[in-house]
Amino acid sequence: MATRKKPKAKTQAPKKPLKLFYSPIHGFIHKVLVVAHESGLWNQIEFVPIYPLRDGYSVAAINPLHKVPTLALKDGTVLYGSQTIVEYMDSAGKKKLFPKPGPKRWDALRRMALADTVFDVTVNMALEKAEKPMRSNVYTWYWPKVVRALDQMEHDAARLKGFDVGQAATLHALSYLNRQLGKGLMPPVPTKYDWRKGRPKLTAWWNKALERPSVKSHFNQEYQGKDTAAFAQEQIADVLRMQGRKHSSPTELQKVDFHLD
Ligand SMILES: N[C@@H](CCC(=O)N[C@@H](CS)C(=O)NCC(=O)O)C(=O)O
Repeated sequence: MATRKKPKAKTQAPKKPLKLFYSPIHGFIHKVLVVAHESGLWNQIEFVPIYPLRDGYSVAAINPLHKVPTLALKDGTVLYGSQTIVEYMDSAGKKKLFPKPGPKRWDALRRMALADTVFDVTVNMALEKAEKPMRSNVYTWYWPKVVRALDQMEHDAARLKGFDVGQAATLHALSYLNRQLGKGLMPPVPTKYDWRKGRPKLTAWWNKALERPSVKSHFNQEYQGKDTAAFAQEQIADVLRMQGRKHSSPTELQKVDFHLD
């Protein structure tokens, strides 16, 4: 008698406990990815690419600010603000990048604030290029902050030991600044400005930090996984289900005529 073969059970990859919504920009070192890698949480994360200005990629259903990064935990809790996310990762992971309360911690947090502000003002300067006519005071107000922050980073670089969250943020800020300088910013930012010039300690620190596996994990790597809007919305629907909410159609994004990356 012919025996029927049992159909093979469909093996589905186990669900990962964390979902990280982030924009997989090429040539950018993400602080949240560096911390995810360093803290040992990398394999527990479902990475969900979001292109914040493209149709279909709204994360507003789970984050009213519609900003990336956004992290969803397995119980449906959603965290936003990269500083909140890295602190969560640090508490959940093995290796600690936040020193214990005391001078080392305040110094790491200060360096994170310094770098995150350089990142924020660089985003604003990049956005400003799309303003017609351009409001030149945005650049004249922001650029000196960047230069002074770079000088402070040079000063700090001489004293850095080990690797902490302030350094992860510095990588994030400098890589984004590099990217935008490469595309060209507006006066008074000099054309072909190179922050390495006259800042040997920061340059040496940067070159060494680029060798870290947590940086190599994504820096200058083409994103290989799924990055469609449908995938992003499936993942958002999953978070809403965990929260006991229904997924309606994704919130429409306001139409804008600029491109941010
Ligand atoms: N302060 C925020 C900044 C995040 C941020 O600027 N995200 C940008 C990506 S470059 C974004 O999501 N922009 C979309 C928007 O503002 O609508 C953080 O640290 O998380």
